[in-house]
Amino acid sequence: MSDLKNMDPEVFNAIKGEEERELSKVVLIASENYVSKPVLEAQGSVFTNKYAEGYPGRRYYGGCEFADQVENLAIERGKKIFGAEHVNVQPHSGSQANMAVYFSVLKPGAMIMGMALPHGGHLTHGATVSFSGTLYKSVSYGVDRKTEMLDYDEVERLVVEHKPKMLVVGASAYSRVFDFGRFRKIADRVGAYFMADIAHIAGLIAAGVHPSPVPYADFVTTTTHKTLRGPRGGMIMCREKFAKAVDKQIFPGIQGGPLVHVIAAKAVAFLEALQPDFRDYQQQVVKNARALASVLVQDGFRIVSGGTDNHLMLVDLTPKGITGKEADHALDAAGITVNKNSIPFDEKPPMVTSGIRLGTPIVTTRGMREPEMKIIGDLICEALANIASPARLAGVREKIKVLCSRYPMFALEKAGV
Ligand code: DSN
Repeated sequence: MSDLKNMDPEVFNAIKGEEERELSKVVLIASENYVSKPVLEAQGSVFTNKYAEGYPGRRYYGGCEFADQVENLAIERGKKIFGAEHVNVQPHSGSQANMAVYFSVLKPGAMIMGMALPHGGHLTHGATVSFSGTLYKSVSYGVDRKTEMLDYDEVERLVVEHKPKMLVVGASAYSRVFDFGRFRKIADRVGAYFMADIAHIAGLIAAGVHPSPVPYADFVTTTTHKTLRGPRGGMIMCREKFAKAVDKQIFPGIQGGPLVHVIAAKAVAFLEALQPDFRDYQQQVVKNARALASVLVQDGFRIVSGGTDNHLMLVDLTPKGITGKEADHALDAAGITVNKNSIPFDEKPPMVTSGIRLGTPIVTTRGMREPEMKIIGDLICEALANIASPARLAGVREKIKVLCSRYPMFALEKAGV
């Protein structure tokens, strides 16, 4: 780091600022996590220098013998974690993973059906502002108004009515278990391909804490940086019969040279995910989410769908008369980082919202458990009861700093930093 400090103090200081932010705040962004020192080390390695267009053993550049080694390690470990027939670890992101899958079997104009964005789905599952909703025809399904959970009979009705070519399952803000077997049966009714995007819950699935779609889906896509706790990037798993088509779409279809340093870091993260303590971690993520939700419910907040089975929850702020935007700002001032989030059937616009989304992957990585969820839940309630009082928010901020000082970046500490 000292070379950087001397050469470019501005960037050095920004990195130090970010490190301090991550350490001194309680970060409850459901899609983020803190990687271990070995993952950071691999990502910051000399592999960033290397071009390796192609795949292991079939590259367009010389000098790829070590790039081949790390990519093969990532592929083999990815297969082992999820039991997948074929794995591609080159997608730079989840969006590119999804794009490559669509391109591999769908012609422009074909119909895809995914969960509606305002109900917790993802942009790349057919939203009109995304390539997935402009290159493809898109019809979406949502959650039931009363239960706020997926209504599989209604999904089936829509699929039979619209006959999509691809049924997409996955979400960014859904706190309940997916019945992937049922989705397979629904897709089969119209001969649709079935893709599961497990970006949010990949770590839970890797640890057996959420059922896996791999036995049912034609394609499974994920990011590697959420509950899976690896570097920022994507991955595709698919049945062997789609392997060539998918690989061709990632390269040369939509990407050039793979990010070998990121692939090396994926390999390291996958090794971590294969260790027994990864299961303990994921189980604790869910326990922490449930503990946090119950503190909020006791204070009069409403949790969408009545609770959580995974790492996140959507909190409906309507009973408290505040918006997601106000809550997001107040909590940030109090040292608690969250994101405002639409709730199903939200009447407020997406930049305002009636809800916030909270997730426990980071606090669990740092070693916090149920007693700390009680402290954090109480501090959230205190902050949200005082959103107009800078002094009260500053008071909460001080308590958060004290809590955080007891929990350094757990994964980093464990690795001996
Ligand atoms: N932006 C991610 C999230 O926060 O859930 C999804 O891509």
